[in-house]
Amino acid sequence: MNIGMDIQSEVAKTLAENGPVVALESTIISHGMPHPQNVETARLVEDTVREEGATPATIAVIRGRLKIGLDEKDLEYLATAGHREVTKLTRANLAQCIAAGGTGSTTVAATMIAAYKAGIDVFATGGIGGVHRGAEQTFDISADLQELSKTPVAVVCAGAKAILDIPKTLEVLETLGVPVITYAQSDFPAFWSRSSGLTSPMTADEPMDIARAFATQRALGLGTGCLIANPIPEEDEIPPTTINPLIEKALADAETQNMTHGAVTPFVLQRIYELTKGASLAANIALVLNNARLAAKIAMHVRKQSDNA
Ligand code: PSU
Ligand code: MN
Repeated sequence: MNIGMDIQSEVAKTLAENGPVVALESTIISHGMPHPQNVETARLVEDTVREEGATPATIAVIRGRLKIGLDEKDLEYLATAGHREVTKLTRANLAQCIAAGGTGSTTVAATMIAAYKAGIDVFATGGIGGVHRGAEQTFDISADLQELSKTPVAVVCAGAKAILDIPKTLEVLETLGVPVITYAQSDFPAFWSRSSGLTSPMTADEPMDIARAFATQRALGLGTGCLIANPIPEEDEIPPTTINPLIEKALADAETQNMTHGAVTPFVLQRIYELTKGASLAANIALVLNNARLAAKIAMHVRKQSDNA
């Protein structure tokens, strides 16, 4: 059995020429941001990747088809249809959604699987899922972390959100053998803030060095992905002292309302958006665009590395 993938023609052409492609996730559109900023950001991210000379490929499942590259209609649908119609897809439910002819947006984990299958090496997102605070009770650890350990795609993010337990997230990544490289600073970033107060396992100052490390990983046959943490630009950051109390409040609300499983992250993001009166969203948009730029640069260098191989 072969599953049909619909690879958009612009993406297929770039891949055939061994050109740079940057995969983009869609859960951020359906579950991560309010409308209309979600669809506006989705377009802006694609434009940013193009401005940097790479081809964007936003990934989702639309009526049972795994789509690598979405058109305007698909983007608008994912941005407006709501959580009942658009399933949040991760490794566990991706196949069933396709088999049933369903529609779903891909998280970091599911986007990595699809990108790899399509031959795309680099992927840009906002933040990855991680070990939730209180995981010692709930066992809530995002499937994104395991995916990074077994799918060889380089994922550019702005670090892990402070709604998570960042020290435990880094510990799990280390256990799983996932390289974590922070771009141009030694502290691991915390999404809305430039620093989490923790030192990053590794640092690289040039996109080319990141591409070389990733290519070397593949040459060694490690099979792992790579997490690249790109700090939010200074002018867009929300200092930890401002955001942390609001995060505490949002997490307490999630507990009061008994949020579990995939519902936790979307609920908390929405609450923080309300509590910061929209400031968290402005920062989120800025960091996603910043990640798209870095991912495009890394994608170029990864392609050059494979030309030289
Ligand atoms: N971080 C964001 N916005 C998002 C997500 C993370 O700033 O929309 C999404 C990503 O798709 C990520 C997912 O893969 O949340 C993680 O969900 P969970 O914690 O349920 O694994
Ligand atoms: Mn979870």
